[in-house]
Amino acid sequence: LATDQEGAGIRFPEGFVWGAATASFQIEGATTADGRGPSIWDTFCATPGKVNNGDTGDPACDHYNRFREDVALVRDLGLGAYRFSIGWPRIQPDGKGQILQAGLDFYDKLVDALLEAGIEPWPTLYHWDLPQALEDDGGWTNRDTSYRFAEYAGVMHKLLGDRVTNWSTLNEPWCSSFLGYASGVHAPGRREPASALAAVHHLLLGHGLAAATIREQAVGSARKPLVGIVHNQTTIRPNTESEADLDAARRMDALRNRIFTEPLLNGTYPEDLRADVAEISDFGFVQEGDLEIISAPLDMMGVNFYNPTWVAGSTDGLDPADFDVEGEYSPSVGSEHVITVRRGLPVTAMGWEIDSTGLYDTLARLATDYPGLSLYITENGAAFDDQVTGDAVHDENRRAYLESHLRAAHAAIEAGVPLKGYFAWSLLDNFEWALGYDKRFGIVHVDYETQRRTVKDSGRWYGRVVQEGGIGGAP
Ligand code: PNW
Repeated sequence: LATDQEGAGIRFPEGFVWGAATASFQIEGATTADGRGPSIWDTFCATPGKVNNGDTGDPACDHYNRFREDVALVRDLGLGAYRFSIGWPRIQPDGKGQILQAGLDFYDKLVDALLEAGIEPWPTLYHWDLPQALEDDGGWTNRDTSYRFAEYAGVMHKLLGDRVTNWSTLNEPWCSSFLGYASGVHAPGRREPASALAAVHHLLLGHGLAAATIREQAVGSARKPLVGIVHNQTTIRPNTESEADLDAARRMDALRNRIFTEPLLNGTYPEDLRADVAEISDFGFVQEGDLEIISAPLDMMGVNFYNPTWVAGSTDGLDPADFDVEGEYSPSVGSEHVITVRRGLPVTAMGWEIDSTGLYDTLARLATDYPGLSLYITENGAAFDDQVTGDAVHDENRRAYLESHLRAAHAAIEAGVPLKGYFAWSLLDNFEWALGYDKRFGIVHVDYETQRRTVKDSGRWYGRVVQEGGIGGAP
């Protein structure tokens, strides 16, 4: 049984971490306050045609000025943990050298406010807002960026290491590399397949160097840091059992999952992937010793899950309504022919098909392939068009999405998966990258005119789940 039966009561283990997540560029606003430097997302937003409606990082949720109110929201929901990201260009406007006191002060105060409210801070060091000055020098295609990232990680650990235990280095390096440097739908919007592969390696190297820096700095200190990475591991399913579809699934699994998990957990890039991309890159960017740095044991892995993906090796025999052919620019470097197939399931406002068995399979597969690795669901949630009526926001579809995925997570724990926590994406409606403010993922509604926050029905429901440690009557 892949997911727990609807209706049955379930209880999560004692000590299970319950939280909600956000990211700096998506909520903070105040993009020019107190000396913050521009990030690649500021530049991307200012480039006509890149972001829906021409939306930008302002005002977002004005969290930079309203963080105390938002911490109170997390507390009132009863959550024990809050995952946020640190905006690198608030700390180092050029990504190196100069450190801004105002930036340090902001995250210092945020962490103190969380701890005062009894909420465990879970910072992510990089959720896509690379300082533009580093992109001007090549961004993640430049090996130097990995070293700059580790330096910045050291600055943040020096500031917060006495109070923060759980550190995530990178959020979803697949998006940073393949959407940023191959398909170009994310910042910096480059369309260079070979560069995307170099970016993968330099992101992973940056992770490894940052993790080493944090661990070295913590030697002899009272608080032992737990360092992990947040990965959008996703279940890839062949549309049929045909040879072409099975090969498509192997290729996409390599490009989305194994290109990250294998170097991180086994210290090697997958051979089949290297063969698939041989005409594009010889992996000459990998230097001696890199893979040892990258594969230093993780204390945890964060999994962001939204939907499983079905793929086919060709469009033969498929109804044109069931797939989109990638445009000229594909994130699927070396496997551009692979297509994503819609299976006719209900979808979210993103058009993403809803299937919680994908979460179960994702967790079970990681637990099988990498036994003993502590897993956290660091993002899970859905965009829907909410019903805003006076003082309430009704979103039964989001509540149902959360429930089905929590049931899948619970079933995975019952099957022995070392899943230790769950963070809903997102605490607040926010800037949904290239789609701008139209897509709302929050369990709390944000009115962007007044900045008023309203807990949605799904948020109230989630708060009760957290309070009770489960769903429904006791099992
Ligand atoms: C993740 N895709 O982004 C991010 O970590 C969040 O910042 C974001 O708001 C959330 O998921 C919802 O989108 C993704 O195109 C963006 O496959 C795009 C994709 C996947 C994840």
